[in-house]
Parts: sequence; C-alpha cells; structure tokens
Amino acid sequence: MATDTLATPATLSDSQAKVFKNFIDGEWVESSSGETFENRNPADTRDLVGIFQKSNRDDVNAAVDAAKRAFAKWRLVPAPRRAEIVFRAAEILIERKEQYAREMTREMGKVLAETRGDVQEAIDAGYYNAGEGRRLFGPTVPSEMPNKFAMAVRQPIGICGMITPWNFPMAISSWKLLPAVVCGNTCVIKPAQDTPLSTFNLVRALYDAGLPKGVINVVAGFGSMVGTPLAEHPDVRAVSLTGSSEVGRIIGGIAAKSFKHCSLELGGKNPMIVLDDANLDLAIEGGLWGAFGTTGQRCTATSRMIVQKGVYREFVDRLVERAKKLKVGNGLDETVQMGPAINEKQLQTDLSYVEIGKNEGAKLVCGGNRLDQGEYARGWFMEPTVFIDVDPKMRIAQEEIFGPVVSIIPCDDLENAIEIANGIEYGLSSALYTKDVNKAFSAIRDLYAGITYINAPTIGAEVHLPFGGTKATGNGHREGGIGAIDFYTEWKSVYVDFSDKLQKAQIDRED
Ligand code: UN1
Repeated sequence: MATDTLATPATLSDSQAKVFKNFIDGEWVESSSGETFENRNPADTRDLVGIFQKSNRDDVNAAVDAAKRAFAKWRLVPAPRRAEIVFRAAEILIERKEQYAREMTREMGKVLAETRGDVQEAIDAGYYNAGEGRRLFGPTVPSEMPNKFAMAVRQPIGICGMITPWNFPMAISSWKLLPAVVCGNTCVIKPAQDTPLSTFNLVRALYDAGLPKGVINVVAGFGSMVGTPLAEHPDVRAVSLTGSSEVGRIIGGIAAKSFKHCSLELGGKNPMIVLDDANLDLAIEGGLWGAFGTTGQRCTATSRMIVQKGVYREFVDRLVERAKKLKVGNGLDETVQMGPAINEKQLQTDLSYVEIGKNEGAKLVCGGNRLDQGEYARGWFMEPTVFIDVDPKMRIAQEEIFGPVVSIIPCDDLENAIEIANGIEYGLSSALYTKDVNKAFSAIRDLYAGITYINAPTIGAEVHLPFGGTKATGNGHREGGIGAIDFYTEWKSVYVDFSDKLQKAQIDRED
C-alpha cells in the first residue's frame, strides 16, 4: 500500500511546498526533462497554486510500464475488494471536501459552492462505483443445447489512458478513474494543465484509502507532449478524453489506428426552450444558473435560449436585469456568483465571440466587456453577456464558446423550437420549460441530445445516469452509471458443456 510514499513530499495540502512531481508507481518523480510549468489562480495571477512537471513521452512510457506491472496483480483482486478502496476514498474526500474545494477554486476559478459540488460529484461517483464492485452484472442465459451452461462475464481491458479537462477537474477525473479501477484496470491520467492539483488530490485520497502502487499513475503536462504519446502507446488499450471536438478528432484518430477502446466526451451548444406556458420565474432562475454558472465553462452550459414569442419580451427583460446584477469576482469570496475565465486564451475567445455576434447583427443587451480594473486587474474576468434576437444560423448560436455568453433566439412554437434546438453540430444537453406534459414528452422524444431536462436548465447531471451526447459531442460512449462500466470492461462469453459429448451449436437439432 502506497500511503507512506504518498505522504513523503507532504506537498498536496501544504501551501508552502509548491512543487508537485508526477506520481508514478507509487513514487513522486520529476519529469525526465526536469522541466516544469506553473499553475496560477485565474482570479489573481499573483497566486501561484503550484509548479508541476512538464512531462514528455519518456515519462508516459515509465507510467505505462508501472501500470502494466500493477495490472498483473490488480486484475486478480476481487472486484468487491477493489471497490472497498474506492468507498474508503469517498469517505476521505468527505473529510477533505472543504480543503480540496478551496484548492480547486484557486486553480480553476469557479466559486466555492461549485467546487464543493465538484468534490461532491467525485464522492458520489465513489459510492456509486463502489456499489458496482458487488454487481458488475453480466447475463446468464439458457443455452440452446441440453447440459450446457452459458453466461457472459466482464473482464478488465488492461491499461487505460485518461485525458481530463479543467472545468470539472476532480469530478471528471473521478468519472474515469473510479469505474476503471473497480473493473480491474490500471490507469495513467494526464490532468488538464490548468488544473492538475485537483486530480492529484483525488488520487491522493485513493492511495490513502489503500490503493496499491502503480494502479493509478499521474503524469502532468501538455496535450501534444503527454496526451498524444499516451493515446499512441501500444500497451494502452483504452483511451478516455473529455475535451474539445478538435482534440477529440486527434485523439480518436490516434486510438482508431490501433483499435483501442476510445471514449470521447466533447463539445456542446445546449438549448433551453421556454414555452409560453412556462413558469417564467423558474425559467429565468434556471437560465441564469445554466448560462453563467461555472462562467459558462461547462460542456453542458446553457448557451442558447429558445423562447416562444408570447413570453419572449418579458423573459429577455427580466433575465437581462438579473444578469446585470450578478456579482463577478474571486470565487473564494462566498458572495461572488461568477468567477473568471480559466486563462487569457479562453477570455480572448469569449471576447472575440462578442465581436463576432455584433458583426453578425445580433443585439448585445448585456455585458460584452472585459473587466480589468481594481479587484479584476490580475484575473481573466468578463461581464455576463447576453445577445438577443439571434438568428439560429449565426456563429454565436452554432459554435461552442465555453464562456459567459448566451444567445437568445425567438421561436413560434414547440415544433419550431425543436428544429432550432436540433439544428447544430452538437447534441449534449437540452432543456424545456413548460407545464404541458404532452409537450414535455414530445420534446423528450424529439430533442436529439444525450440529456434532456424538463423544468430545469441544461446542467446538473447526476453520476449514476449516462452522461454524453450525440453527433459531434462524442463517439457514442457514455460516462456515468453503467455506461462507464461498459466502457471499462471487455465482455467474455463463457460456454460450459457438461453433456460429455460434442454438441454443435445451430446444427444439432431435431427438425
Ligand atoms: C460539463 O458540463 O463539463 O451536469 C460537466 C453537470 C455536471 C457535470 C458537467 N454534473 O452540470
């Protein structure tokens, strides 16, 4: 058990010790190049959260070798025992929830209430996947022949490579790591370069809970230097990425060449439909949360609001009035409602879409500006931004921005709204506000997306249901719930013939 090795540097919770090494084979190791990079607070870049290893292919190779050695033993540990470690890790996360949430706010920027939710999501994933350790169900079915037994069992795949995003730095790492290890796989994870600490914190909880060395290895660094070699490595049998569709194309292409299992969780441009009969108070409350929670930096963010003409004007006026009052600032301040963009590049993207929207002829009625005076001077802040009278074909209504910029589109009726909602490249999340149960069920059937919420915004997925989407949002896999167990196992069908004679399937028949 690696508890002691992990405790050695005493770094992860110690604000004095700022250098974080990679974690390979239960040891803290420097990158082979000796190079490092900084992780700074996006709300105040004077705050250095930590220095992390700028790793390369050699470090990936060392981590995969460690995972390979660990796999030989880990796959034989009974699944309920593997799951107990995950359960204990969830309990440890409860104890450390506040500390890890604060560290996450410092590295990622989202407000404390949300980072507490992010840690909670990892706890939830821990409990769910721990339960799976006593199930891992497979079908046992009658054989078509006498005296023959037939069933299918789940087996681990082997070494899994994970590439995680910065917006849910602990939750999304947990969606991948926890089912993978319960299923008996070993892992190499590359956390997002903007938010590596939260993945180290999750992994630390797992090792403190008793995970054997080498079962999870963490290699920090950048996509082309770590993510690409990880996806290319011949010993890695499964690759799971959450990121942009652009990166998904690259990683998916690499994985396809060697027939690796590959799960891609990519972009979204999520619609929230508000019909004339909706509870407007609820829709406005939900819309603000969906669009500006996490500074709009969720793949599930409500980035389009499709509003029926009878309530359009009132909805817009009231939503904008509320959006203007949202308190933007450092997420460590409990009164702040919206934090900064993750980094300068993302902020520049957000601001460039404001210009694109204006040039396309959409009407900017709220925000649109960078905030860089006074308390904002050292962070990547911008105002909550609302465009109205947006044409569904405009770029701001089609492309994923990943910032606090929402497009409001008028519609005639539900049919028209669904056509607009489905008229994009992506299909992750969707939402409908109505009191009419017939309309609700029609929308559940017709919205071509992986998630549909009724009378709630497009965010708020729970860990035990499938998470993922259609079209450019992914490649058909689902995280969360049983979908993740499906991804991290290989089926083996088992036939046991106890007839003592050769029985030929499909051939030995009476007729
Ligand atoms: C994401 O949108 O990037 O459903 C993940 C939610 C969260 C997870 C979001 N539980 O909003």
